[in-house]
Amino acid sequence: MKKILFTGCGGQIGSELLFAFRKEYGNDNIIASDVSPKIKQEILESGPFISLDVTDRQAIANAIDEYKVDAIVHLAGILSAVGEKNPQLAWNVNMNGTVNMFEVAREKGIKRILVPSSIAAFGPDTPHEMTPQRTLLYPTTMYGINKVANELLGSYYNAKYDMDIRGLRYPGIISHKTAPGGGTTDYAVAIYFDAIAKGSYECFLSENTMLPMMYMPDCIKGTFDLFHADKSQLTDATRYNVTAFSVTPKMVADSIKKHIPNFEITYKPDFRQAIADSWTDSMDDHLARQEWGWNPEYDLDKMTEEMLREISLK
Ligand code: AKB
Repeated sequence: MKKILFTGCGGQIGSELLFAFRKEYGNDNIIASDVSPKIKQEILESGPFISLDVTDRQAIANAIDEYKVDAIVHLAGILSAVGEKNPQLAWNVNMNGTVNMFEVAREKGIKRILVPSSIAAFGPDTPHEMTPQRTLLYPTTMYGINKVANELLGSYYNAKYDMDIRGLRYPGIISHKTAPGGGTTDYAVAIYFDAIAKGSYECFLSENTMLPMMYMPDCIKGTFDLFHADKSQLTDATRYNVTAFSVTPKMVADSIKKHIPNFEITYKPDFRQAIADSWTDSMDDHLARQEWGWNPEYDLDKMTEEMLREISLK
């Protein structure tokens, strides 16, 4: 691979993953894109950037031709909470955007595409503890429906057109550089910022809502490793369960209190509670560990220490 197109590089994950790829391949070989004009200066200054709407198939084809793209990291998407407020937008971006990527890639002979999935692929009927990779899905959010369809479509294109589409089911991703954009797990980022800024946080999920989570450095490493894994080792390429630890808002608050003893948390669950309740508590990710070496480094307390330190420096 020489040239990789990145979509959604202004988002929480894209804005950091991009730099891991630019470091590996050289800045000019990673074509950053986003539909939003609000892009960090460091992204614009470090290599090529194009404005790209993934619902515009012709624009994708033009970008691929212009930059001679031969692989794609497709991160553009509408997350769960925003998706419930505007399901039609979620369908358009998450479904049509992904089909466009797959179709243009197929037409142009591009094999490798990374498209993340999410714990949103699970639903209320899914076993909630140590959820297997292959299990009952039936998600009840538009975002989850889109993610399941994307996983299946990726597998279909792999089988039918000999493509190399890969994906992993992200849990909540916690980071301090770029804010997440409209997810249900966003509380786990906001809590750290409010702990430093205000010493308190009002949580939109109830105190015992257990969800799988991961710190950004592990997310970057895992995504990078799956993208580069030996294809012959991947038996279920489009839907790897990956997790680092499972926590409740209370557990995150208790971890923060070890550093900020007066930190206070209150709970005011809103519509996102129902979304979180439909998702899994913990995941079995042994296949990712076995097939491409997934092995997260951070647990809750190690992450808390780093999050609080980094946010304090800002
Ligand atoms: C969300 O909360 O929507 C995302 C996700 C788990 O995919 N962070």
